[in-house]
Amino acid sequence: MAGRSNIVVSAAVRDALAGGAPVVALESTLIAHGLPRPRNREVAMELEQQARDRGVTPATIAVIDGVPRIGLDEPDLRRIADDVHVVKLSVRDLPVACATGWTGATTVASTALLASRVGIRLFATGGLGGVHRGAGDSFDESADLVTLASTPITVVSAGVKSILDISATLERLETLGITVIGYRTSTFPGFYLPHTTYDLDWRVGDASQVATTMTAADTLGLTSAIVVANPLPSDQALDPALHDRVLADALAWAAERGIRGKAVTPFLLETFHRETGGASLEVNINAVRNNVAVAADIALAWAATDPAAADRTYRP
Ligand code: PSU
Ligand code: MN
Repeated sequence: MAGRSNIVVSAAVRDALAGGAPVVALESTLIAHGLPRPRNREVAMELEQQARDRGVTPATIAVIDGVPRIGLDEPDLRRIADDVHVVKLSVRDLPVACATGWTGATTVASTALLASRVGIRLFATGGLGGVHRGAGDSFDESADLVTLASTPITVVSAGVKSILDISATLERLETLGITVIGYRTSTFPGFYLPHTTYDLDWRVGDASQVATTMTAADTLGLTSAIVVANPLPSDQALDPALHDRVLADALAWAAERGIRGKAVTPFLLETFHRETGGASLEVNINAVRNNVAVAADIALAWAATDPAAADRTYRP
């Protein structure tokens, strides 16, 4: 089926990119597999509207009937949110989904890759995938990390969830040459909690400093991602005692039930939402909202940088 897997960019996103207007990519796995139905559909639409309200074009990304789509129309967005047959697609799954006409939601890795392919430079998500606890035995490390190592996109996230091994994830981000910047923070955020005990080397105070950092990365010819770690305001955080209790249970149950591979993250998130009586869900949604706001501000600052200076790559 020649041509079937061409990346299709929506008219709104195409026009924005062509005119140098701000665009923010949004992932769909968080909608399909990270949040419960039917709330996930409301959130998917709200996040897009939030970007538009700030003058930024949202580009939610997914594979629909074998076609990678950048910018979904409302029926496609509904399908990603509602249809229980929507699968989770990381980078390695994309070619098969395209070849077989499948419909799936894209993870941070595959969203970043597809966004970057069409020239999108900003991406808002909730939490990044990372190194799972026990990865020394299971080798379970999200493909998000290795993909971001070779994808020049700026990803705004609230850090990684405590369901992961945060220390190991930070080590891998360093090894892979992925730039990590705290957004108005000097410690790595813990998604449900604004802070972890891990210090960051770099901190910026506003969106324009991130845009300047992106320019510098381009000038240096870097092709790795920049992770902007954006903590949740403390008044929106999960109660730490509840967090610690549920985390211990969720990890134990995953191990008992032998949950493996790409099912691990959705299982832990679902358990968290259920066992906190929905509190973690509200925290999760707020984290994504905050990240969309910051990504939109960075996209605006990036769009305002001098286009004449756009091709700044140093050539000896
Ligand atoms: N972390 C979250 N919420 C999510 C995910 C991660 O806090 O919904 C999703 C993202 O789409 C991420 C993916 O890219 O899970 C990582 O899955 P895995 O660990 O199987 O690579
Ligand atoms: Mn995994």
